[in-house]
Amino acid sequence: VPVVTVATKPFEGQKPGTSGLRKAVKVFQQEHYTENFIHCVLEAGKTVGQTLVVGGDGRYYGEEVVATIIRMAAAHGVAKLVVAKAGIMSTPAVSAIIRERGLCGGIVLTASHNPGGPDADFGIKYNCSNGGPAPDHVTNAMYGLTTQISQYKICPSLVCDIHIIQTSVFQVDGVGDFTVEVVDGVDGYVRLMKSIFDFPAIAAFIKSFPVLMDSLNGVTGPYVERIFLGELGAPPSSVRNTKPLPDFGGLHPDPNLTYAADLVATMRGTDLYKMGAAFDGDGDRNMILGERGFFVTPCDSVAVIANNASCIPYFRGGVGGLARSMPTSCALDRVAAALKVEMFEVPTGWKYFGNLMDAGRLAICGEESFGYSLPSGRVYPQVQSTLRYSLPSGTVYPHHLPSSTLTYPHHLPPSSTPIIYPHHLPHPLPHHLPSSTPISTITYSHHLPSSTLRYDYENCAAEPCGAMVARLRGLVDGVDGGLTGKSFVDGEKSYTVDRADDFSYTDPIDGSVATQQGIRVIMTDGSRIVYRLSGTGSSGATVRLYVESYERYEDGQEDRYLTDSQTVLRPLLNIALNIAQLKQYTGRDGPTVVT
Ligand code: VG1
Ligand code: CO
Repeated sequence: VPVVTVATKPFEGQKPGTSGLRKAVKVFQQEHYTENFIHCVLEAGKTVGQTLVVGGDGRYYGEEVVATIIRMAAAHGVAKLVVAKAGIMSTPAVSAIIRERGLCGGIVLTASHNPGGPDADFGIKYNCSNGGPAPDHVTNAMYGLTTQISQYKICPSLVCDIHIIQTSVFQVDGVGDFTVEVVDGVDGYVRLMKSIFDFPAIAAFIKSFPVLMDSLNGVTGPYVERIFLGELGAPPSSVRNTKPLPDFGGLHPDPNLTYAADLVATMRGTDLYKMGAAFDGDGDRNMILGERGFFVTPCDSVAVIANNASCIPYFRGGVGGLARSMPTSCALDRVAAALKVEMFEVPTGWKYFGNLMDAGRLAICGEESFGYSLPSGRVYPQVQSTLRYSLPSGTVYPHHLPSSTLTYPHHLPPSSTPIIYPHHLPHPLPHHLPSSTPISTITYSHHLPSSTLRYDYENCAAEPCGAMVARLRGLVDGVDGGLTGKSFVDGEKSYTVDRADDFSYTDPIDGSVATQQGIRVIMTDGSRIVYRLSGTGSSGATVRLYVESYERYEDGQEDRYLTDSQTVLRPLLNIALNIAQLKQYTGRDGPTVVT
């Protein structure tokens, strides 16, 4: 196969964000645009003579880009590509195969939760040999190369059918042998799940605990079918939207209350299901709902998982450190303190967990945006694990209550089922619990429940949002008297600012520093306001506003824990909107998504 060298020029803005390079499909379709970036990925990933895996969420333009990667990897001197059949392999599955086979890295063709189709988004993520997303120093190196590129190499005539499971070897002129192995994208992951979780026990459990899994036509469909229908014997009514479609069938594969509205409506309208879940496009995040559509905030989920980790066979030996992204609520910190393990607060983005995991300092971590990682350390960490989370013994026991009422039962004996249980409900438990639920004890926690909310203002004009953040940076640096020490009142509530900053993080393992990761305003009672601009959008700006508070009600007033988070947090939200002058800058009266 001949190699051709193509002259090119740099494109502006090929800078990977929170999770890879994301742009409109039309941007990727410009001549040389995709090739330029792939060249820089192959170069920065030091892939000559190595083996890489290529997968993706099946979105529009993915197959074309797989073909381009095959042609460019051959010309670049990559020894071998392991390619998912039809390009379908979830982000967690890519991570798993990198670790299982000891590969140099992997490319995931996805824009995750962004919509797909010719008029929507495409994206390219790179994962390193530890299976996790490329850290900043690697993505910065890629970006640096994209600003200087003048040529790339490609084998334009190389054709390889990725719809048939087969291994092909090509002789590349002046380079040598190049192998493409097409694999089933689901097999290895299912094997891995079976090695971690007790499938027979879960199969027995879900017989009386029916679940509804909504793949939103993203990559998780085939995994959900294979695991829930095939392995666990759930009925076909347990799954929906399981066919990966190039445009997700018009759905927006972002698993939250707004974009997974169908699932929420179904769950709210029936008693048929005890638990529901929706997944994002590439399968590394999920939303969990309890009975009747009870919403479980991921901040609580990760805290509950950590608090009850001994229920998962993998963690019987103990749990190492815990970590959360900065905007994720501090519920996990309280669990870490109770378990007496290390706790880390990292910037938003899964890449910041990797070093801690590799160093054995971190066992369970999560983000408020519905990503969790469970088992780690031994074989396959680095997975923002979706299907994994849906499988552990965790029973979310709902009561149609807002998340602010949740508590973390603290001393559950091993082998019992973790339960998210409303703080005030009577003991003993209500009689309608499924009889098979292995509940041993419910202990009322002494931990305070926290209320958290995220407001997203999507697709705003970029310039005023940048100006808003710049002004906030000024404020936390002391402009106009700064924020520290100031008191803010809304209705009956008053808060005093203890400290405010623009979050920066020094990685404890390699000393690398990430700055400007979000404005934090921390009140004297521990309540927090956080402002960030999303790093995953393809155009314009998305403002994320996070608020969190702790409420302790007097004995006899426990009913107040039932109050909806938006009501509980209204005063702090109003204060947050005022401090940032958010309405003036964004021109928006309200958020597009609330979680
Ligand atoms: C969002 C989430 C973040 C997550 C990231 C990638 O980033 O907030 O927690 O890690 O998406 O997830 P941002 O910068 O838009 O807030 V995925 O599933 O897109 O790979
Ligand atoms: Co994702």
